[in-house]
Amino acid sequence: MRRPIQSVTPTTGTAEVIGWVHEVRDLGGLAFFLLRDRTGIIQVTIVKKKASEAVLAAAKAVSRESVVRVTGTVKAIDKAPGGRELVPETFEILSMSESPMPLDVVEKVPADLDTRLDSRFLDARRPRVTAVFQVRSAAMHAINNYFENNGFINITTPKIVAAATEGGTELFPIAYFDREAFLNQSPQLYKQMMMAAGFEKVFEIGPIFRAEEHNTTKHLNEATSIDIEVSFADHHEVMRILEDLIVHTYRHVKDSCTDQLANLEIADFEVPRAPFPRLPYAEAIAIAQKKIEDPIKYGDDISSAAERAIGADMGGHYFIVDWPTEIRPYYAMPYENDPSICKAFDLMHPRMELSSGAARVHQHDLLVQQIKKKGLNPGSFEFYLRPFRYGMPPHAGWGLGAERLVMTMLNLSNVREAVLFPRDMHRLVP
Ligand code: AMO
Repeated sequence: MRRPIQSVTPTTGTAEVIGWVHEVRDLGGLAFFLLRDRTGIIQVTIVKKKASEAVLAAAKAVSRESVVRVTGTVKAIDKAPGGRELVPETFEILSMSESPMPLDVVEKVPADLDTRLDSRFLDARRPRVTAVFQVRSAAMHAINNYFENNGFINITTPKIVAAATEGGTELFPIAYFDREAFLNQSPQLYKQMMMAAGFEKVFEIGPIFRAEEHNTTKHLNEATSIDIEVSFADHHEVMRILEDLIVHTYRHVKDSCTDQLANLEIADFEVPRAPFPRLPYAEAIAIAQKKIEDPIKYGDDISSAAERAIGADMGGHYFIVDWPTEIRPYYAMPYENDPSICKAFDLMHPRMELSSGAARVHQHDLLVQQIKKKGLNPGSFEFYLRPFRYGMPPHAGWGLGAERLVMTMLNLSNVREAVLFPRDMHRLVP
C-alpha cells in the first residue's frame, strides 16, 4: 500500500511510494531520483548493474515532474534526505510530464508572481507554497472551532443581492433574469437581520466581492471575509472576541504547523498577546502627522503610508477606536454624548488593516436618518430596515479578511500569495 513519503523510515523494510520526480541525477553506474509528495522527499537509488530491465527502461524514459510509483527496499543512508533511500524493485510511470515546463518547480529558475499564478498547479507543488495553504487551512480550522465552541451559529447568506451593503460604487453588476443584481460586498445586512431573528451569535466565512480599481499588494476583487454579529453586545465585547480569536488562531498554527513554518523559514513565529492596545482615531492621526510627509488631518481616511507609520509606532496588533461618524458606514452607532464620533473600530496589524467593526445602530429611526445623511435612499434598504421595526436587540460585530490575516501571519509580501486563484483587475483566469 502507498505510504506518505515522510512516513518512510530506515526501519520500514519494503515500501511503495507514489510521487513526482523532483530531481534526477545520473552518475553513470548509479542514478538518483528524488521523489516528492506533499509530505516530503525520498531518494530512489538505482544501481544500474543490479536493477531489472523494466526499472532501467522506466528510469531512462521518465521526465522531471512525472508521477511515478516505486516499490522497493528501504535502507539507511546518511547522505540522503531523511537518512534513508529506496532501492527499487519496480518503477512505474503513472503520468508523464511534458517538458520543458512553464514553471520550474525546484526554483532553480526564479519566476515572477504572474508567471507563478498562471501555472498555479505547478507553483503549488513547491513545498513553500503548499505550506502557505496548509497554514491557511489550519487557521480556518482554528477559527471555525473557536466559533463552534463559543456558541456561534454558522450561517450562509446570499451572494447575489439587490442593493449595495457598504454604499459606494464598488459593486459588480450581474444580469439576474430581467433584473439587475450585484455580487455582495459583505454579509453585513444579512448578519444584522439574523439578530432580529434571535440567533444571538452568528458567524459566516464566505466570499465578498469588491469592484475596487485598486492594483495594490493588499487588495483583491474577490476576498474571503470572516464575519460575526453578536446580540446584547457592544463594540468592547466584540473587540475582545476578535483579539481572543487572533491569539487562538496564531497559537493553533504555532502548535500544528511546525513543519510548514520551517518550510517558510519562519524561525520566530510569535503568538500576539491580548489585550491589544486601543488607540483613539484622533491620536492615530496625530502620530501620522508627525511621521509622514503627505498632509493628513482629522476626518481623513487613514492612508496606507499612515497605516505603516502608525503601525511602526505601535509595534504589534492594535485597535483604532472612536472614529469620526462621518467616515464610517451608516450602521455604526454614534456615541450618545458626542455623536460626531462613533463606536466603530479597526483591528490593525503593523502592516495594514485586518478587520472593521462596530456597535450597530439598532433604532429604526436613527438608522433611517443615518442612511439619508450618507446620501443613500432608505427605499432601497426596505428589506433591511423592516426587522428594525419589530424588536431589534442592540448588537455589534466585525468582518475580518482571511487573506490579510494569512498574509500578515506569514509575512507574505503580496496578498495574492495567500489565495489559490486570485481575482484582481487583470486576473480572471485561471
Ligand atoms: P470592510 O469593508 O472594512 O468592513 O471589510 C472588512 C475586512 O475585509 C477585508 N477586505 C479585503 N481584503 C482584501 N481585498 C479587499 N478588497 C478587501 N475588502 C475588505 C479587510 C477588511 O478589514 N461590513 C463591514 C464589517 C463589519 O462592520 O462587520 C465590512 O465589510 O481585511
